[in-house]
This record gives sequence, structure tokens and C-alpha cells, in this order.
Amino acid sequence: MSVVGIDVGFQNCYIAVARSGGIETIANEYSDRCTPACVSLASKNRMIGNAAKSQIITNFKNTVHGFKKFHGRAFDDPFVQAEKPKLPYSLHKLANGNTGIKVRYLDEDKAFTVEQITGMLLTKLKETSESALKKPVVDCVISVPSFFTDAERRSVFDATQIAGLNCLRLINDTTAVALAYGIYKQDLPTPEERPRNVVFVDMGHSSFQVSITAFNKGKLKVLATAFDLYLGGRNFDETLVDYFCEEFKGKYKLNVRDNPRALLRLHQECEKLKKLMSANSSDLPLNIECFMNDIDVSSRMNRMQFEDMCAQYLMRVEMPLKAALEQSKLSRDDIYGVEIVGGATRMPAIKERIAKFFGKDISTTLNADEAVARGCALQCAILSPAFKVREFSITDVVPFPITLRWKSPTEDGLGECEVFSKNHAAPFSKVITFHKKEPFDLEAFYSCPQELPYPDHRIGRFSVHNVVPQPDGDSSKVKVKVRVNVHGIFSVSSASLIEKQKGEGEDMQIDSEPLVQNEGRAEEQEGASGEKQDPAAGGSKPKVKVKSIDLPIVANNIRQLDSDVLSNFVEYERQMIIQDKLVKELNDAKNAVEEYVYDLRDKLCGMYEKYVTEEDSNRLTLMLEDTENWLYEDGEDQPKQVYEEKLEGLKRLGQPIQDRHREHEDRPRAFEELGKKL
Ligand code: ATP
Ligand code: K
Ligand code: MG
Repeated sequence: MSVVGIDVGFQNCYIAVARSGGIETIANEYSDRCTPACVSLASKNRMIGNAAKSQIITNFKNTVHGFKKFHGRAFDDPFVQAEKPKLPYSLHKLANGNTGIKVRYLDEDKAFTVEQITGMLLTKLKETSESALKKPVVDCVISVPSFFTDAERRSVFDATQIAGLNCLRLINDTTAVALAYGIYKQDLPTPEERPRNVVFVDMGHSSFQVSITAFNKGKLKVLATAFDLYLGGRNFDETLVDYFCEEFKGKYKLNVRDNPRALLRLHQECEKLKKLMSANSSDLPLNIECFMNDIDVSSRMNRMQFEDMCAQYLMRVEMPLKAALEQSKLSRDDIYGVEIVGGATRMPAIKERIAKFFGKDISTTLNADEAVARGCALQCAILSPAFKVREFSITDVVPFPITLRWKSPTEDGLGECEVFSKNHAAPFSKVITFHKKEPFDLEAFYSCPQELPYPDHRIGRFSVHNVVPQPDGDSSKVKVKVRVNVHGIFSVSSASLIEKQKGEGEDMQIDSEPLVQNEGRAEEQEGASGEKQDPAAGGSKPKVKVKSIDLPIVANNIRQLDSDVLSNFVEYERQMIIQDKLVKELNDAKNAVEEYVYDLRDKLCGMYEKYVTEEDSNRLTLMLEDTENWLYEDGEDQPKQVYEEKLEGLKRLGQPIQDRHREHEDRPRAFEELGKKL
């Protein structure tokens, strides 16, 4: 069984695996530990990761990046609409209202869902893990931002299924970082002692996340999370792009925004410049040759100027820090340390603001790029029975409060109950008891629309079927279990009807079911009484004479893919993988011919010269030249078999020469070795 953790970033993905007793991040076939979150579609195949990134400018209409935040979002979502004009590729409204991505693939117009695009990326990351571990990879843990809502999480989860992965947990970025921080610490306070409170700050390319986490030996508990969804490295890139677009308009009369390729190049150069400015406060040049209309452009920038330009973004760093601290109810003195990760925290101005807010030096003990992936792998190792790792319990939080609503015979006809408050522990299950005579619906929604970074506050509708009155006509007791699971996904996970048995007492008995973890207030609602249950502790069964009948629940979650659509995507992804493999094999066969031609030609006038007659050599050289020309003309686009036969034909002539050469080379060596033995 494989143990793999994947950080799927907006811009950069990292993989960590458990190998020979430790967690290590692995490199892809480009010896790069970072795989760009980029997918490029072409007329014969797909390119994913580094290969796709190199297509960003040349194949800009079909090279998809910056798609992570389209998960679970409608096409009409204001965020999607705001992104749309900035993207070099096209977005498309899908039949179900979700955001689709429109590209040319296999010479056809295609609209992929974001689950499919992330599925493609995950396929690549899966393959990279497989070649590092040299075995199939199925089980994994994948990171998501802590602010991802239900629809976003379910969408990412669907993507993992499209890629054929078994995602054991979708873990929050900052929680993964906390695990990577805490699991190896030998000096954490004992469970009886006051916990060690650590702030984790992650600023990536697209967003800013903060968590405050309490550590004791063997466990971590997230106390609070806060975020700025729209503050990340890309805002700083865009600031530079805006500035230079304006400057080049005046200086060179260039309308960069009208030229997608030039704009993409400027983006890349600005990002490089931004990174340079993190390490260097002096004046730095920006030079781009042949930028647009054959014009070379150049300019300069320094850190101070840059920070002035970015004041509006830098100002926003403090708010999530403050929000997290307030929610945690801790004071600055209670904070043991502040750990920062994520590429954008390398900017000195960001670091300064974080340090200033907490009034202490920030630590960078964790690898800023790899900590999330490492935490994911550690979580995977903990969850995997095949791997021995220190026990470490993780309690995360519910980022936004969740309420259930149902029809009830009250004044306004509606019953309501907040089932999970903000920062409620997760994963967690609760049982709610209803008194009903007929099937009923439960609407789940986020109760605080104003703080929800998402335009739709609905989560889904859950219909509880087969509810009937008691034989005496009374309402039946219906126990409904609601759950935020290990992925942070909400569901009404089960329901049962409690049938009174003859001789049984009144309601009391049923309510005496052990409340395993009875923390917080009891939820006494019209028609509902709150009971909470620790998901980990199924525990002892109550000895009550009742018959419990399981009831079917039909869930209807917003933006959710239908299961048959999902299975089609799974199948389609498999076909695309096969197609890519065929194209790769074909290219390899073609390249093998080309390589052989070059190699043999070099050797014919070099090391093989003595082993071939001049006549044979001339004939062969001509043949090699013919083959080379053929490769660029008729041989450009042939089936794999044709290249293989071509190579065979050349080898029939080349091999005897190579053999004569080898024989000659080996002879003295053989003598030498014989001599050594004697
Ligand atoms: P997200 O977490 O938002 O999904 P991500 O995980 O892909 O995104 P990271 O890889 O953590 O993001 O960070 C990428 C960002 O960090 C980019 O904006 C990049 O330009 C920026 N970055 C990386 N190195 C530096 C540096 N030395 N100085 C400034 N910015 C940097
Ligand atoms: K990342
Ligand atoms: Mg990240």
C-alpha cells in the first residue's frame, strides 16, 4: 500500500511519500519537486505539469492554469466572472450551471469540467508518485484550503476519483502544516499541561490562510482558522503587470493587453522580478527582447517602489491574523511561535507585517514549499494500516456554521437548528431526534452568508424517506445523524425510525442512549432534541427494547456531479491516459530512429571508421541522410510500426559494424583481465 501526500496548489503541486521509514518529497521526470498546476490540451494528446507550462505562451488558448478556485462554483459566480476576462483560455457555462473550461482537444471543441482538469493534474501526480515508488499508487491524502466550502470539497473529491485515487482525507493546508510541525516534536507539553499554541501562516499564489493550533503530546487541535481568499502572490504579480502595461503604453506605444502572448510573457517576467526583489532591495532591471511588434522593452523597479504600489494588499495581511487570534480567545503572550509557509511569505514586507502583528520573530523551520505535502503524507501514513508511524490525533474545525431547516407545524412553518457552530471540532457526528409521521426534507445551509466566501449558502437537501406514524397514529421518533466527515464534507449520513415495542416505556428510554461526548449546549428545538456523538466512539449499545429501522436518505447537493456523469469522466480519463501513452510510444519510436541516424553518422566518421569499408560507409551515410530527410517529410506522421521497421532496417546494416568494433575493443580488455587472473 502506498503512502502519498499531495499538495494541490493554485500554482504549484508537491508530492511527498513515505519511504524507508521517513517522509520525503519526490521529484518528477524533470528532476523538479514542483509540478505546475497546468494542463495543456493538443490535437493528439495532453501535456500536464512542466510540459504543459512550457505551452502556456505557444498554446495559450488550450493551456489551462489557475483553475483551482473554479471547483464547486457556478459559471455565474461573481468570482468566476471576475476571473474570466483575465484568462487566456475560455470558460463556458455547463448544462448544470457549473464552470466549464473550453479547449480544442483531439481537433475537437471540448468543454471539460474543473473536476476533469484537476483529475488530469492528479493523474500526472499519481504517475510521478508511481515512478518514484515503483508501485501502483491509489491511497493518498490531498490538501485543500481551509476555507473550501462543501461544494468545493466535494468537487475536489470527485476529481480524485476521476484520477483513480482513493483519497483517505482531504486535509486543510494549514492543518497539514501543523502536523508536519508537531509530529516530530519531542518536547510538546503532556496532555495535562497547558498546550503549546502555534500560529501557522500560509500565503500561496492565490490566497492567504492562518490557523492557530494547540499542541500536546500526540495530538493537535485547531483552535481557529481565518483567511483572505483573494490575497496571494498573484496579486503582487498583477500589480507589476498593470504598472508595466501602463508604462509601455506611453514609452513604446504598445497595447500589451491586446496581445495575449505578450501579456503572458510579461506575467512571467514580473513574477521573476518579484522574486528577485525579495532577495534584493536595489534597483533591478526588467528586459524583454522582441516583446511585441519586434520591439525590445526595458524598465526598472526596486523593492521600496514595489511595496508602495502594493500597499493596498500589504494592508490586508493583518486582518486574518487578527481574526484568528480573536477567535482562538488567546492573547499574543499565549502564542509560542509563528510558522510561515507558502511561496509568497518570502516577500520581506509580508514577513514584517506578520512579525509586527504578533510582536515576535517569525520562524521558518518548515520548508515553505514542501510542508503541506509532507503533512499530507504524514496523515496518509497515520491512516494507512501498512505503515507504522507515531500516533497523532488531529482535531480540525468547521470553518463556517451549518444549519438545518425543515418544515414543522410551528407559526412560521419552519424548524431550524444550527448543527455545527463556527470552529466546531471536525470530523464530528451528531444525532438529532425528530417526531414525524411522514417523510420529510432537511435543508442544510451555511448560517452566516455574510462571512461565507461563496455566493450560494445552500449545502444541499436531504430527503428522509419511508417515515410512517406509529401503529397508534402517533408521530414516530426519527433519529437523524448529521456529520462533518474527515474531508470536511457535510452530510445527513443516516436516519432510523424507532418503533415502540409492546411494554416499552416512554420517550425517556430512548433519550438515555449514551451521550458519548456531551460538550457544548444541548439543542432543544421544536421537533428536535440535540444529541452529540463522537464519531470515533461507537461504543456500547443501549439496552432498550426498541426496534430501529434504517431509513433511506436521498441527498441532493448543490453543484454536485451526478454519479453516472462521474463514472463517464472516470472512463474518459482512462481513455485519455491510454491515448497519451500511445502518443508517447509513437514519439519514442520516432525519436529512436532520429537518434540512431545521428549516432551512427557520427560514429561512421569516428570510432567505427576502421571497421567498415569506404564503400559500405558511403552507402550507409547516404541511407542515413535519406532517412533523416524522410523523417521531416513523408515520415513525419507515420504509425509506430513504420518507425520500428525503419530502425530495424538501419540496425541490420549498423549492427555488424558495431559488433566488429566491440569485438576489437573487448579483445585487449579480455587479455588484460586474463593477465590479472594469472
Ligand atoms: P495556493 O496555496 O494559493 O493554492 P500555491 O500553493 O500554488 O497556491 P505557493 O507555491 O505556496 O502557492 O506559492 C507560490 C507563490 O509564491 C507565487 O506567487 C510565487 O511567485 C510566490 N513566490 C515564490 N517564491 C517567492 C519569492 N522568493 N519572493 C516572492 N514571492 C515568491
Ligand atoms: K503549493
Ligand atoms: Mg498552497
